Amino acid sequence: VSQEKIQKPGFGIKCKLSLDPVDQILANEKVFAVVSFGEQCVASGNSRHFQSGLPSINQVGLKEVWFGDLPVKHGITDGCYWAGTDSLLFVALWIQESETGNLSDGIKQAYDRILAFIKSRGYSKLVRVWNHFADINAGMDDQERYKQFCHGRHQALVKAGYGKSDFSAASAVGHKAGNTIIYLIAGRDACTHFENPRQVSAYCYPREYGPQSPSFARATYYGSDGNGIVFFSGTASIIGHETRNEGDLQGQLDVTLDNLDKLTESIARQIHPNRPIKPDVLKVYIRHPDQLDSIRTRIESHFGEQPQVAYLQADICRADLLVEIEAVCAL
Ligand code: 3EB
Repeated sequence: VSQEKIQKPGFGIKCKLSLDPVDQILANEKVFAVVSFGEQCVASGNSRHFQSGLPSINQVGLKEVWFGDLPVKHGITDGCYWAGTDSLLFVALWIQESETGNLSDGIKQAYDRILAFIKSRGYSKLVRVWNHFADINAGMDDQERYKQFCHGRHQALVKAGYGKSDFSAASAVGHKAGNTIIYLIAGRDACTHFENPRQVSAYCYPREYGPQSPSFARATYYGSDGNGIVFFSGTASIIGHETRNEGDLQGQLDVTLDNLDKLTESIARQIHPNRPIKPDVLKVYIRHPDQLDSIRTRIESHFGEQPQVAYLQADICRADLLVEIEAVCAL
C-alpha cells in the first residue's frame, strides 16, 4: 500500500513567509493571497494583496504568502477582494470606521457583506478568520472596543445562520492603522474545529468578559485522512477563562506555549495519531516591541529551527495580555 499522501488537486493550501516583492510573489498564479505586514491597512487595488496594518517588528517588507496547487481565479466584487479555487476562497474587506459610526454596527455590516459574498459563491464554511482594527482596548468595561467587535461579529454570524459548531479558528488583534481589515478563508466542504482542553471555549466565556462571548474555535483542521492543514487561533496566557501572570512576560509565555502544546497534542491524538504536529509558520503578536528579544529567545528555544516566525506589533484583545501566538501546521 502506498504511503504517499494523496489529496485531490485544489484542496492543497500552504503558508510561508517571504521578503520578496509583492509583484514577484503574485506572478505565481497558484498564490491565493499575499498579506503584507506594515502600517498600511487599506485596499491595494490588487485583488490578491491584503495590507494588514500590523507592522513586523524586526523585518521590513515581511509578507505571509498563501498558495495552493492549482491556479486561482480572483477579482474584486462588492468591496470584497477575493481569490479562490473550486474548494477554497480567500476574501478580504477593509472598512473605514468614519463611514460607519459605531464599531459594533460597522463590524456587523462588514461581516454581513463578507458572509453574503462567500455564500453567494458557494463557500459557506468558515475555515480561518483574521480581524485587525484600531484601538482594540480603548473604551471602558462593556464599551471596550474588543467587546463591541465581538457583538457586531456575533450578530452577523447568527443572522447568516452560523452557530457555535460552525465557528472557526480566528485572531482579533489591534493595530494603529485606523482602518479595519477582516480577511478569511472560506471552504466549500466541512472542516473540523477543535477546543483546548485547558481553556474554556471562548464562545462560553462568562459574562465578566463582555456581553457577547467571542465567536471562534481554538483551531480548525482543513483536510482529510490526516492530510491537510491545521490553523491555530491566536493563543495567549489564559487558563480556563482567566488571564494568568498579568504583568509577567515569562509567565505569560509559559502558559501560552503550554496552551499551544496541549492543543497540538489533543488535535494530533484525534486526527494524526502516528505523527506529531509541528508548526510551519507562527505569528507572534507583541504588545510592547521592546520585549521582542525575550520573546524571540523563548520561541526559538521552544520550537527550534523549523517554523518561520513573524513578530508583529499588535494590541492583544485583553489589556492584561502581553503576547499572543497563532500557528499554521501542514500535515
Ligand atoms: C482568547 O483566548 C484571546 O475574538 O477572534 C484569541 C483569538 C482571542 C481570537 C477572537 C480572541 C479571538 O480569548 C483572545
